[in-house]
Amino acid sequence: MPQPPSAAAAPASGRTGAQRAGDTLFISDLHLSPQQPDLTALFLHWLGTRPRGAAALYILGDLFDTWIGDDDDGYRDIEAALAEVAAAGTRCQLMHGNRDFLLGRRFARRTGVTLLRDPARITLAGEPMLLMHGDLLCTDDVPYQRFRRRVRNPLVQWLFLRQSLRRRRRIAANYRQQSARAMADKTAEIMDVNADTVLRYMRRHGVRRLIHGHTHRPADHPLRLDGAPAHRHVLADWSAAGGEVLVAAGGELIREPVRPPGAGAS
Ligand SMILES: [Mn+2]
Repeated sequence: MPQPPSAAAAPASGRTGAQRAGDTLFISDLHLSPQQPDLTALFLHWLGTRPRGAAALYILGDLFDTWIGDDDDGYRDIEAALAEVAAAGTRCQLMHGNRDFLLGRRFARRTGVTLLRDPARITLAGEPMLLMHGDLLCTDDVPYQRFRRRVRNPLVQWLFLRQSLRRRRRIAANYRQQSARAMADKTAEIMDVNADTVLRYMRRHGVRRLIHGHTHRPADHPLRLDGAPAHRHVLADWSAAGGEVLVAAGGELIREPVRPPGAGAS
């Protein structure tokens, strides 16, 4: 279950359009799929309004619940909406998640979205920070890391993409079932990030701030890295009932709720 936003939960909705210009937006784990039209509608509504005037939109993985190849034309409404945001001048950057790592160059060309490596180091308001999907941090889940190495192998991907769409759909459905069964056997601790792995990535990339998704445990964690303060921000997953955006504005990070149109502000 998605948890309510914690920590800096002050909605940025009180800020005017002009104050929002230049914002940098971070989202992840929407898990869009044809089985959830209300969720797609929520995202399309948000995409058509909020990123307008924003400097950049970062999608840190699992935008789609599955992606079996850029030749799957079942998501053209979402692609068109992304293309509009990019065409209007907001830099759109997308990182692969563990569900949509087959998003490729053709998708990028159609949408104007830039594909990011995982991890990606960026500088925002003068501060270097690291962006990840988050699955690389879950090193306690050894079987998953083994699975990840296999499916990220270029030869394995090439072989998969040569299959017919129908066959790929069937294989993907099988994977999802297996993954659901495996997750049911795993403890919550095993599926969360490993604290040492987090520090290792931050140290290696010379950052004191990390933003990631994947675990569906939105929170702002203060850390100590080599004796000095550091921060790990976990993005929220979305559902048809609502989502959340992490907004970088004026040197601050704000968690901004996303509600279905007509749901009424609280
Ligand atoms: Mn994920």
